[in-house]
Amino acid sequence: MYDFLRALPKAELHLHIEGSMEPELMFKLAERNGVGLRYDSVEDVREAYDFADLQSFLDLYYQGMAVLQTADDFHDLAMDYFQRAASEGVVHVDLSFDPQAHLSRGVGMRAQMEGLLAAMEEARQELDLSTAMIMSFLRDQPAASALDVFELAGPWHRHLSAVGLDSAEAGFPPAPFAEVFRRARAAGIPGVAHAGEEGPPDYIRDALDLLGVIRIDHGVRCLEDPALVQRLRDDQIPLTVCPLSNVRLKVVDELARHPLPALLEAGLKLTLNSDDPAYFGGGVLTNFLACQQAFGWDEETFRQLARNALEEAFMTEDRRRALL
Ligand code: ES4
Ligand code: ZN
Repeated sequence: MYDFLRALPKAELHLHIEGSMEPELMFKLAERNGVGLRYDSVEDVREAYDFADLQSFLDLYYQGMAVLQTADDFHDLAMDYFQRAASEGVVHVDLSFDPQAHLSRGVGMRAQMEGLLAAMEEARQELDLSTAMIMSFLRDQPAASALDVFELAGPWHRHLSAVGLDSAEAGFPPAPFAEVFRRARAAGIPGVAHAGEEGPPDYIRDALDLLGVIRIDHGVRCLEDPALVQRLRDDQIPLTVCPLSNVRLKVVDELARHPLPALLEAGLKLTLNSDDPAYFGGGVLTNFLACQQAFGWDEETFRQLARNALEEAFMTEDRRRALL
C-alpha cells in the first residue's frame, strides 16, 4: 500500500506555505537574517509543537514566519516544500500564503510575490510540479485590511488563481469579507475559504452564500447540519480535509474518530491535504498513509480522493487532461 500511495499522482489543494517551514530552514533563515529565535535547537522547536487548539498553533505559526524577510527567503521556503512534495508523489500544489502576516512585519508584497513566483516557475521546470497561487486574507483582521491588500496586490492579480480566508475562525464569520471576495470575482479571481474547522456549519453556508466560494477548506463540521450536507453533496462542493491537522489541533481527539468516513458515506467531494505539514506531522503522503492505517480504505477509495483533487485543482485544462 505504501508503494501504491506514494506512486498515486496526488494534488495538494490546502497548503499554507508558511506552515511548510521545517525547523531546520527556520534556523537557517534566522541566521541568514540575524533574527533571534526563542528556541535553542531544532528539537526544541519540534517539542513546542504541542497544540491545544487552532489559536495555540497560530501563535507559533505567526512567530515562526518572522525569519522570512527577503524574496530569496520566500523562494527557498517554497522550493524546500516543493522538493519534499514531489518526492511524495505530489504533482500539483495550490499554494496559499498570508500576505498580511508579512506586510505587518514590514515585508513588502513584491518580495513575497517575486520569491514565491520564482519558486513556482522552478518547480515547473525542474520537478514537473505544477502550482497555483491562493492569496489568503486573515479573518481575524479587519475586512478593510483585506481590501487594502487586494488592491496592493493589483500588479500580481494575473498570477492569483484564487483568494482565500484563513486564521482564527470561531467568532470571525465570513460576512465582513463579502466585498473583497466580490471584488476578486469581478477581477476574474474565484474564492475559497476555511469554514467549519472550529467554526459552526453556518460559516460554511455563509462562505457559499455571501462570499461565493467554490471550495471549502476543512468543512468537517458540516455534519452537524443535515440540510447543509445535502447541499454540499448536491452541488459537489469540494472540501479540502486535513486529517492530521484536525488531530493536532484537537478538532478530533484521534484519527480513528475523525468524521472522514461519515463525510465519504454522505457522498461529499473530498480531498486529503496537509494544511501546515511542518507543524502537523507530515505532507500529503503521510496524511494518506495515516488514513489507510486509521480507516483501512482500499486502493479505489484513495484513487477517487486523488482524482477529486486533480479535478478541482487550479490548473490548466491541458495539464489536467495529462494528469487525469
Ligand atoms: C491554518 Cl489549520 C489553519 N486554520 C486556519 N488558518 C490557518 N492558517 C494556517 N493554518
Ligand atoms: Zn488551513
